[in-house]
Amino acid sequence: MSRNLVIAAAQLGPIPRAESRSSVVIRMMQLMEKAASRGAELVVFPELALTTFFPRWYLQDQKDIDAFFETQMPSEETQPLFEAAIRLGLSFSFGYAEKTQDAKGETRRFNTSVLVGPSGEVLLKYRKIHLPGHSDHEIWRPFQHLEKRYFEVGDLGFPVAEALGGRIGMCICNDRRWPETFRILGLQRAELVLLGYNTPVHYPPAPDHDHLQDFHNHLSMQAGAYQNGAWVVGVAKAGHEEGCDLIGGSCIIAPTGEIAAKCVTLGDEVIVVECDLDRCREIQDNIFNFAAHRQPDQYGLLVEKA
Ligand code: CDT
Repeated sequence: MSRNLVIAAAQLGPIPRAESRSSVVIRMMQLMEKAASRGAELVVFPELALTTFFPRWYLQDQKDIDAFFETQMPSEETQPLFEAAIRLGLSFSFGYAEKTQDAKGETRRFNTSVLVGPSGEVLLKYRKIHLPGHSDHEIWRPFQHLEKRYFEVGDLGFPVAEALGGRIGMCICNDRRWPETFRILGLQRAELVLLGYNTPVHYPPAPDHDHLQDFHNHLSMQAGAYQNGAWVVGVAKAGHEEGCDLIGGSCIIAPTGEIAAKCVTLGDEVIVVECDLDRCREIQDNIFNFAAHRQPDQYGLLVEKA
């Protein structure tokens, strides 16, 4: 199997609260078609791709909250995505709010992403671990960020799958800011990290950093790529969504940390790069050869509670 994988980052523009899943699925399918026409074998979509970014609202009625969650994947509304992938011979990844029941019959809610193979099979599932924001209604904020209220911390760890001719891991949005995320994927010799994000331009607790949002986005992902010798595909839900500006800047980053392609709009947009997974060796066998140079005996503090 070739070690070249043609990857598309499929950025989504704003999704209004009133937009139906079926309408979003049509937009996603259009992006898949465009990506396929440019030779893509894998299409990467954002975090919580099927709806508006609902944690910006304090919702009290569980019915209103659950309206944003999927209880089945695929469902009747998302099945066309899976069918399009099969028809086009594509793999794709996307994020969604997952409501499920555990073995004890307890309801659990996660911020999830899946990687789906070209036959429509789920190759990898990840549940977001670093949940940003707050749990209670903070009325001083111009908009809420209630991920800690609506989701629990993911319970699948940071899995890496042998898939599509390489080793693939995923993370979601805020996870990308934590070096531990990329390092734990790197320690499993991930060659490709897929991630989606919804990042507001305005950060209410530190508004002086608003002008740095794009910089911090790329800084984190480029560092994660370079320090672990992996390709990183970061995909935004971008633009002015329900009164909130979300950054764009979706990009495909080489294992050297260089941005190979970047979106230039805040709307639905596709970028495509042919990614040679063997280029990971340039970094993983040399400057960041973990076996040769890492000093884990000195890192005990990293896994102690703060
Ligand atoms: N979705 C998500 O994780 N967004 C956060 C926003 C900043 S924290 C409120 C991020 O890290 O981009």
